[in-house]
Amino acid sequence: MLKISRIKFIKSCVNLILILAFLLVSFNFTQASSDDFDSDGVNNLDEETVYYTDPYKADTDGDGYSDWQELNSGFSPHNPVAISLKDNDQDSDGLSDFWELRFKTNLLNPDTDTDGYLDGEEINSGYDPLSSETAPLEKRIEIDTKNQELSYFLKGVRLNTFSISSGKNNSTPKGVYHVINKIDKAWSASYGLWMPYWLGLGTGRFGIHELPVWPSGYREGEDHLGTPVSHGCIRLGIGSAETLYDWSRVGTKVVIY
Ligand SMILES: [Ca+2]
Ligand SMILES: [Ca+2]
Ligand SMILES: [Ca+2]
Ligand SMILES: [Ca+2]
Repeated sequence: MLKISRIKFIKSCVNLILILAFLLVSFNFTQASSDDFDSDGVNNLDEETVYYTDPYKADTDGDGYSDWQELNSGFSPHNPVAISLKDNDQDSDGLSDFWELRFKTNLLNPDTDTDGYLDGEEINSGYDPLSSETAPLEKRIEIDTKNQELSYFLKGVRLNTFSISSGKNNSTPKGVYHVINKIDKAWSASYGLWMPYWLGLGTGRFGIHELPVWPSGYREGEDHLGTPVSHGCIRLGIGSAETLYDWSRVGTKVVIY
């Protein structure tokens, strides 16, 4: 009798240990993604898959500021030098940490999709750094006539916003257009002036261009950016027009509202 109850007791103990072990494993498993092992305010999943910081070390770069403090104030948690995410390119791939986070690339791996092209090269030429597919990414320009602003997007990520001057009296047509041609110095026969960095829209009767230049060299409307004064075209300032011209392709979508 005594021997049987001892065996029963041992069996119960073994079962109990197995149950406890199972609970411990499942507890750890369900906790793995939302837990914050180093209690720095950044959860393990984000540390491992978004910021590539050490989930077991609250201050990955050992500069005295926690990963959370650095990320929330826009500083790099990987570089002990006080440098902003915008200025830090931890993996030297031509794409700053700030943009790596927006494009969801690995800021510690210069070639996230391992296709032989650096993340920075891919973004600069309009290709997807997350896929070795060779189709170019969608480029889109949005023109907000109410706020007199133009923004442009790659893969839905806003790259920049510029002040514009669109048509007075709501003369800029609204809708969805595409860039139909690019002319680095277009001539307007109707108004007798040059329109540098021309991006033609619709049927080509209006477009986006730099502040117009008269044949005398006079530059029109420099102080009018932010105010609708044109005959319908979308004017951009010096510098921003060239940037957008270089970035746009024939076929780039332009949404005007
Ligand atoms: Ca953490
Ligand atoms: Ca730190
Ligand atoms: Ca980088
Ligand atoms: Ca690549």
